[in-house]
Amino acid sequence: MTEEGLPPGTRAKLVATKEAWARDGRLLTGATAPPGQRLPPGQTLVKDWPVLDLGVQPDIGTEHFSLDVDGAVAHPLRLTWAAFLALPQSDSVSDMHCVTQWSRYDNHWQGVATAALIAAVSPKEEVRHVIFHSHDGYTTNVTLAQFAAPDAFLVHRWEGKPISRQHGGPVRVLIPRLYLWKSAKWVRRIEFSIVDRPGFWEVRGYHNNADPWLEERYG
Ligand SMILES: Nc1nc2c(c(=O)[nH]1)N[C@H]1C(S)=C(S)[C@@H](COP(=O)(O)O)O[C@H]1N2
Ligand SMILES: [Mo]
Repeated sequence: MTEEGLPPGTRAKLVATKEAWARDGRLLTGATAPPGQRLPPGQTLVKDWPVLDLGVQPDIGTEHFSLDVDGAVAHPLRLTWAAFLALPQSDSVSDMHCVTQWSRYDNHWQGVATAALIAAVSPKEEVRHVIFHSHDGYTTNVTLAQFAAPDAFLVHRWEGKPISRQHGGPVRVLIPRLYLWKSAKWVRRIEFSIVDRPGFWEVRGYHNNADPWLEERYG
């Protein structure tokens, strides 16, 4: 993969560096976390919340917010901000694990549980994958089972405050038990799919499954 095909404004050097890490297997410890260990292998705890993205941070005010939830579903949705807030809201506490080696414990989130979204659209029986599309051109893919995890949310508040633009506000995906690149910021479309479609980092050497406890960083 080259710099061609990058979304407009993307920091090509940063993308090239992270592609090289994948080729070189950087940060791999080869360790496997014992069952039940909270911190995945090779991770270091941080207290702040680092910002990582392609270098473009779209400014999506809630008045312009629109989220499509579609694909192979019985009831596709286009959600305004009011419609998004009208979905069942819940609280959650979870950890974050970034492939660049930091983890942050006990984040307090508010948002819509993915189970509520799945119930609203009714994916067809053959659906096995969910693809996220973001306003900065970023994409990433997860399995329907990963998306349906009880701690997976579309979040809009962190530690009691609206999620900032730099962290993907007003609404981002949060799938805490996968490396954080699977948690799309500035999400504009959630596509339920019968076939898999590897996303931005997945086609650049990052692992399709991204389980931190199996150290699925690259592959
Ligand atoms: N839309 C979008 N989502 C994205 C990214 C991105 O570049 N664009 N980067 C991913 C990566 S690589 C990481 S580690 C996390 C970082 O989220 P944070 O900046 O809130 O820590 O967002 C993920 N989601
Ligand atoms: Mo990342």
